[in-house]
Amino acid sequence: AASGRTQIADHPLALAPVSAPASSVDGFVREFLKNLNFTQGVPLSASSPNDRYLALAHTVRDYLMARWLEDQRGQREAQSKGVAYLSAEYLLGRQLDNNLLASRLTDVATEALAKCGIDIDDLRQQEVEPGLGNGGLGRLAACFIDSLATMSVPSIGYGIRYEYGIFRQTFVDGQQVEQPDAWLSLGSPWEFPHPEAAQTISFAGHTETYDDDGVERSRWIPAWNVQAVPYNYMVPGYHNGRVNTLRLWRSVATNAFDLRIFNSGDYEEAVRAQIFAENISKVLYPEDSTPQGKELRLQQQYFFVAASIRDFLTNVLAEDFDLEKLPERIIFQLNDTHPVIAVPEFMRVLVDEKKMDWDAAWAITQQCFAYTCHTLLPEALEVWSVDLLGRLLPRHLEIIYRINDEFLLAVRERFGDDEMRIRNMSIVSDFPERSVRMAYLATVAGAKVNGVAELHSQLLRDKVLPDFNEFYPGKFTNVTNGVTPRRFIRLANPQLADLITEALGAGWTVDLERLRGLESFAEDPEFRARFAEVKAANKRTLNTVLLARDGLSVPDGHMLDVMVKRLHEYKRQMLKVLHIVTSYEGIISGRVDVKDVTPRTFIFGAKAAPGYVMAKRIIHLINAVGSVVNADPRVEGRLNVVFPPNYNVTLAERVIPAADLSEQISLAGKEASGTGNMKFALNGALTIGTDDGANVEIRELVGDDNFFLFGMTEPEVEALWAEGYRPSEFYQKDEDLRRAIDLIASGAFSGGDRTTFEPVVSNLLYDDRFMVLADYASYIAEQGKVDAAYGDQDAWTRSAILNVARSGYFSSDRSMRDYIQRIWHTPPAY
Ligand code: B1H
Repeated sequence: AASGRTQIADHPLALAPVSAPASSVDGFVREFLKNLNFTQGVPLSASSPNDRYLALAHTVRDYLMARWLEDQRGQREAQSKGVAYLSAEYLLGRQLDNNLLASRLTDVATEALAKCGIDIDDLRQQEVEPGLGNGGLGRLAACFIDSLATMSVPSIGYGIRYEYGIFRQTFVDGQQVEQPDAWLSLGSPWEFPHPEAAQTISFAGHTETYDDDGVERSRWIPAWNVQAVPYNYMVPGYHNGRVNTLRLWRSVATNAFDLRIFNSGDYEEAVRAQIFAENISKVLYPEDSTPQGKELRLQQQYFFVAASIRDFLTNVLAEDFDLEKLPERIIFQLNDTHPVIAVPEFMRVLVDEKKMDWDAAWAITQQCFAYTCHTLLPEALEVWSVDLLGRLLPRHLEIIYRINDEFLLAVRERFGDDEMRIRNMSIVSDFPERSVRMAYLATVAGAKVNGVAELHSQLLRDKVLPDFNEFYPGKFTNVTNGVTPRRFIRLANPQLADLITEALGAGWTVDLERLRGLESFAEDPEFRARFAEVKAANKRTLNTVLLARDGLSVPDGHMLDVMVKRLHEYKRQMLKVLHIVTSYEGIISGRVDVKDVTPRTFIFGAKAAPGYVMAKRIIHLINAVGSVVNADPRVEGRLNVVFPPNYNVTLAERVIPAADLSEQISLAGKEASGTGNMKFALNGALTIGTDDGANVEIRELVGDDNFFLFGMTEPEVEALWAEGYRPSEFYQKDEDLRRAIDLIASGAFSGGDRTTFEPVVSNLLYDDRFMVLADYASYIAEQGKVDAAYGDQDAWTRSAILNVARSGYFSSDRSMRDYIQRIWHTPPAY
């Protein structure tokens, strides 16, 4: 149909590109006031802080708009190969500062607002961060799209616009209580909804075969559908004028009201249908690393990948595109198994809708997908029951069965009728119930499969998927994770950024290996003094922030010892607690002179999945230990436990630059990579850590002298398991350990009540799956070395500088280069 669009296409205004407003202070003032008046509908004199924040956000948007439109047009026209990153999570953090930085507007905006009598810092505080992710996996996706934009790689991020992100954590009597994260309630200036471009996404029903001009074909007759409305977000590159797109889908009901029901008078039933549809994108599942197999979650997964694939095929590809050439145009990167249902969906579209021959479609599919695995924990490998899949996505289940049949046939051809092997490799497993192993499906379908750190990729190959590695030589590869230096150095640590620029010149922000140049400055006493002053200033800032946020404080002169990450037993926050209790017990028993204790503030930040009972008990214990230790006069304030609730990206940006010591103490072989570890090293904290995940690579790079290593190696962990691990033997043997555990068991942290933490104690003594007790002695000994090293402040600062200088490898720009070379083959272009 001739749309309004085509009729006005020749009008000069329609042809002319949008141009950015003048980048002067006066220009910015004008644009800001215009947005305040015309978008918010208020004069400056009557505006609220939220009005002013929204007007500022809209002003920044306007400056980015011309490039965004231009880049969208350019990418469409160039038709070069691009990446579609499929992720159920994007943990973006606040947008205002990032977008100011990317567009070089920070100074202009600050001055312009000052002219209006406004402190831009007050407006920064107004923004509620979009917490559309759980932890490392979601934050990684956010770092990757930042790097792709900065490197001008043609790419788009696809995901879900959750109405409620990760829950807001509060503590009541030291225990976690969750509150909904209503991040949209005051308006969301960074998103562009396009309801007119909604896609229809179908579910359930049945399948049938039919005769299509002599060819037997299958089709899916769905039972119900919802609309997927795209919400676009700008992803500006750093100082390169590039603006990429993040497209998040929101579910809405197909028709505002089902008229049939409405006319029959059942108004409530009609509204119910609407609520049902909107539920799909209502809330982020708060499980980090332990998927629950809930129907709504499968609906979410299918909803967003089906919409994304259709979006790509209909809106990005030219209408006459030859589908055989798809592998030259697109690679879909699967961020863990959450989007893997995209594989059978892609096959369904090619075979059922585009009527492509199965074998041709499968050959294309195997080139258009690649899979990143983020875990080693068996309980984290996602499976869907055949029963549920068959009910919700009957055609997809048939397709999965056929993929599996053909795959197992090929396995038989290669290895003979080795039934054990066949059972082990089957995408569909029969125990404990018949289900689809999504990681296997992704491995079979993916052109490449990668782990997220060297050790993780090696264990993935050799321990988790060895049969697949044998069957597909060359399919497995590694890409070590990275973090964006824009957010985690430039924005989070502006003083360090300035110091680096003064030493090395600009340019390091997009070429982080240049930090190497700081090695020689580590030998310069004056530089060390200035570096130490930046660290001290960051601690004071953190103190101010925590005081205002939670009434907490970080005393002057304390070592800042930080453990921030999701609460999970494998990450071993319990080991950190045992260290604190050991130090405390030493003081109150009089065996240690309090004057000999290095003053330390222990900072925790951790959310527990709402249903993870043991994790919640550990949170309770940390808070309980904190209130006793902090209040005990015998400690003379030398041990201080600080646990601000609701750790998120915004708080991370304050905590990490202030840290002296980074705690990365997972049991070896359990943490796939970690990315917090990288952020700390880049901000000049020293790491105390196990030989796990990316710690291995951090230590290799920064050097043994600048890293506190402790604990068993992964092979030692395996050996101890094999020989039979009995945690109580460690308890019996080690006096310090016994005293610490006994103190917890005695009720010393629970008002004398011995039952409160009994489950934590018996878990340690009789189960201890993550071998906290086995690594305790080594951890305590290494913490002694930390204290000793901290005694020589100048030497410590030198090590801290060397950590920064040698961590440039951990830029997500480098990760992106690795993905491009090893997996995507998508050079920078439009
Ligand atoms: C990581 C997850 C994860 N691994 C399931 N797996 C989820 C699994 O909602 N779910 O069901 C959510 C998240 N997250 C983390 O990924 C690893 O534990 C880290 O070691 C790693 O650094 C990070 C990024 O690769």
